[in-house]
Amino acid sequence: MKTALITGITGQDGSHLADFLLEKGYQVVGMVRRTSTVNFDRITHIQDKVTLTQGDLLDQVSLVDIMKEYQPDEIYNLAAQSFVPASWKQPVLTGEFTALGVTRMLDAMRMVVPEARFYQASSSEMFGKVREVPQNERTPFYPRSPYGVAKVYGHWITVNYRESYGLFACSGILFNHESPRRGLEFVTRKVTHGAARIKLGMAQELPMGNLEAQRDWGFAGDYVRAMWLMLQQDEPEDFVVATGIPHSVRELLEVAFGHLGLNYRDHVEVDERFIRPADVDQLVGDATKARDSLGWVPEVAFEELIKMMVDHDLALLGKPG
Ligand code: NDP
Ligand code: GDR
Repeated sequence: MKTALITGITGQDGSHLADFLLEKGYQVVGMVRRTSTVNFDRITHIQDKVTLTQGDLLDQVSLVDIMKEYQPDEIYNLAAQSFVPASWKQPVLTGEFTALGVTRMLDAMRMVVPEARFYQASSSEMFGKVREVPQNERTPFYPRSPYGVAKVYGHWITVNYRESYGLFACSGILFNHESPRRGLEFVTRKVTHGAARIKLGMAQELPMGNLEAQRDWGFAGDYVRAMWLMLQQDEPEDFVVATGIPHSVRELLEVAFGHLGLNYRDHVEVDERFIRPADVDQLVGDATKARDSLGWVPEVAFEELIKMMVDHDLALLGKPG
């Protein structure tokens, strides 16, 4: 039985990846940071099937100790400060988690389990002010937020440790992926949850930011499969993972509100508070390499994804209590 270590197991992707690896028969070890109240909402359903252990990307010793105790075969580094707007408010902390945290993980692996396989959660935000459309593995980076800058560091340190120490280390450059487990502040979930609240009479309005921004949105369940596939290859390489189809925030609003028989124009207003100091306008990925080398294709399309999230939020909010 193989052992997989997941950092960020309490997050959206970590919980989906844990579901996926348990299905494959892995022993799953999840690293969680210490908090005064537990936040295991996304993993409650598998809590008795995974091993949770305390550690923090800011604390090198905790990472080394986890590697020694569990001797993982595969390591998925998903933990990060992942909300782009928060990275302008806490740029140094974002750099500590999202950039230097990667080096701490790689050093712990290099010192304790150098034969393990390592996955780094790189991001389409690294393309930022895009140099070409669509973006692939060779497109130059131009990050537009402290988060994007930190992810570029995490990406290159992964490449560098692969080349310097011969580690099996891969970066997945993943475009936006969503699910009913998405955090409430990200735009898809904010819209599906907000529309459901309006439908149920719990709110009237939804303040939003840039409605013209475009993203290449896929389903998180599909994307964690790509992470695993990268670590099953003969050679470590980096891959873009995306649907290749962009949609605007405005289209997202149309689909979500429309699914509930509502017109978003009656409820949505643009609020300056949600406009970013610098935004990313047209992210759309070219996942040809992932398709050809990994055999990966997305299975859930945009409209189906948004409707799935709206239905989930309607049921969640409609529950008694
Ligand atoms: P989430 O924000 O849902 O989850 C982040 C996870 O990181 C949480 O489990 C959080 O723990 C943990 N974490 C944060 N800081 C630390 C720390 N210092 N030490 C240990 N754990 C920490 O993110 P997603 O699941 O959406 O994303 C997973 C990864 O993929 C992230 O690195 C993100 O940047 C990247 N990514 C995501 C994309 C997406 O569209 N979802 C696209 C491309 C990349 P806690 O619960 O305690 O806060
Ligand atoms: P992003 O996701 O920044 O792409 O990062 P987010 O859902 O926050 O924003 C997407 C786009 O929507 C526009 N937008 C709004 N966004 C939010 N959050 N709230 C609003 O009210 C709003 N109105 C418009 C934004 O301006 C933006 O253009 C996500 C994260 O998961 C990262 O960790 C990951 O690396 C990238 O996706 C790929």
